[in-house]
Amino acid sequence: MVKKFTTLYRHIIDEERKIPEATGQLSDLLYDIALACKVISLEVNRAGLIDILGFTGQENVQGEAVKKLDVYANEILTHVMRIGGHACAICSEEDENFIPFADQYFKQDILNKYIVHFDPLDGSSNIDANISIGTIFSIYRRVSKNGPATLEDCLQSGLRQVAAGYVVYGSSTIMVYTAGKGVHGFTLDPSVGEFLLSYENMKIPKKSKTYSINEGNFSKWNDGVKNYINFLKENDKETSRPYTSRYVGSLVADFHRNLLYGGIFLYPADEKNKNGKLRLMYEANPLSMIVEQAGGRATNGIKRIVEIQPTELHQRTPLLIGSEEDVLIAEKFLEQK
Ligand code: AHM
Ligand code: MG
Repeated sequence: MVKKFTTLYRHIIDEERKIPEATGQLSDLLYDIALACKVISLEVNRAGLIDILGFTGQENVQGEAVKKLDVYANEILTHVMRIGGHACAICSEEDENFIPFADQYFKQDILNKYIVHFDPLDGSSNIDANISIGTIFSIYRRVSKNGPATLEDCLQSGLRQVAAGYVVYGSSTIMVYTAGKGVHGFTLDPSVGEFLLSYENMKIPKKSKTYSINEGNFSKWNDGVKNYINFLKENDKETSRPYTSRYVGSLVADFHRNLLYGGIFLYPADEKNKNGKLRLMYEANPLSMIVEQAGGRATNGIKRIVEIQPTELHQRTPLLIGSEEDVLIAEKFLEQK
């Protein structure tokens, strides 16, 4: 736990000053994302008041349409990125295609060099139950030199991420990010509207006692996954088994808990979801960059997530992510399927 009083902005700028050739754009972009997430956080906190405050059906008291929170989150992020002047395109789990930003936002060549991927509101099936949800983001540098961004700019492997992070809207709102130099966490102080540094240089425990998986899918898994989960439930003091099971059903929330306390999260391929359920670009890649920066591991069972060359924006992938030793053991079981 840190004792110094450091705002997110201060921290980002300080990190950036360590890189002599940095232009300040990435810092501004990260700060824009944080700003959008503060707005989303406010709306998430008000979500349960909609009925009480007299919102009816699809309209609020001003006669405006009440938007679903995931649609709202997507619009806010898109808007903030568009006017921010640092992204030349965004790709969102909510939109079928990537959105290249119009020419008027190309102020000069050096600007708009980033591509940003979002899962605007992860865990959306939990919104109405007041369970933690979140926003996940991932930032790449464009590969094309100028003109509108292309699909090739958007389909880069996770190894080329410049920064990645997420915000959890939970008992407090927390933003965790990495720009390739460690993982840092900030807690939103709603009274001053600032994210304050609460976790510096986060490290995930190498080995854990917790697993997170939707065990309702048991009958659809291959034998490798079944054997691994059965193994975790056996009694063996020396290896801390049986493990504890924790599954929120919001990836960001499950991931954040495991990052703090150690744990392995799995969403493997199954009979129904042949390539797993989670999205490579919006969920797996950003969390993989974070977990690796924190000393953990993320694979699809065969290779590192960040080494997968994407072919589609909405590509899915099996995901094994968390404490390094646990992921390595899980991979061994999956090899024997
Ligand atoms: P979403 O981005 O549409 O909310 O879907 C992804 C979510 C993850 O947050 C979560 O880990 C997973 O889907 C839960 O899936 P399931 O209900 O099949 O366990
Ligand atoms: Mg999601």
